[in-house]
Amino acid sequence: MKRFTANAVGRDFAVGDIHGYFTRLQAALDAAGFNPLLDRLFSVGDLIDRGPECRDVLHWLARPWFHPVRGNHDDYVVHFDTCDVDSWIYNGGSWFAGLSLADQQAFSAQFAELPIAIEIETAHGLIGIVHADCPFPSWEELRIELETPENNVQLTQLQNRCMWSRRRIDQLETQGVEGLRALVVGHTPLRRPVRLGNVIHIDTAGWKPDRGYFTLLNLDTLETIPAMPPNQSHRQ
Ligand SMILES: [Mn+2]
Repeated sequence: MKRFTANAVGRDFAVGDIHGYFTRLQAALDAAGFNPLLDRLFSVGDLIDRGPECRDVLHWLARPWFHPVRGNHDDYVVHFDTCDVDSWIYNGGSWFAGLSLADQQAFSAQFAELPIAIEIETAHGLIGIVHADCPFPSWEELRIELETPENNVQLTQLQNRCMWSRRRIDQLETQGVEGLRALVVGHTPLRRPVRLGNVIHIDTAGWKPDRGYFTLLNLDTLETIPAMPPNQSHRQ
């Protein structure tokens, strides 16, 4: 878990799954008036696979204002030599298979740095970010379990639940996560952001060729840009 102090000079945003569509992401940032000198962008992960610009991810990881957690797709890159390659390629990972071994190792080393969870101080309380879910009723419990694991098998299982679980959104569970003002997650593509208790699901599928769009969540106001799904009136 990585902690960030409050942004005293600019705005903080979170964005949903990116999946190799960095040009579209930049367009969403431009539309929001994102200022890279003052503002910060946090990401729920799944930076790569499916889209045409996966290799650009290293440029984005080098930007001092861009802070992602690790998604399940990002975790494939970390464990590229031991993971289930067939299911990875089926889910968009063929771009990685086309890289040289040296490049694969370079990507893997960068992705291994991505934290499972991020917490950010804001004027109105602590914001948490994981890719899929916090599997505990309290954020403090997740912090303790991530940082003082009983053993490696348990830690891997916990990390996988943080990166893969759809239990909360599938069951529309509204209990939320104690110790946070809000938990921000992605992983499950939705037509619009969904709030369940204090858990905000923001993957509006900006990576989908049609109908998807990137949602930027302002971590101070908890307002979204855009406020409503674009072209909504045409879709009723
Ligand atoms: Mn995912």
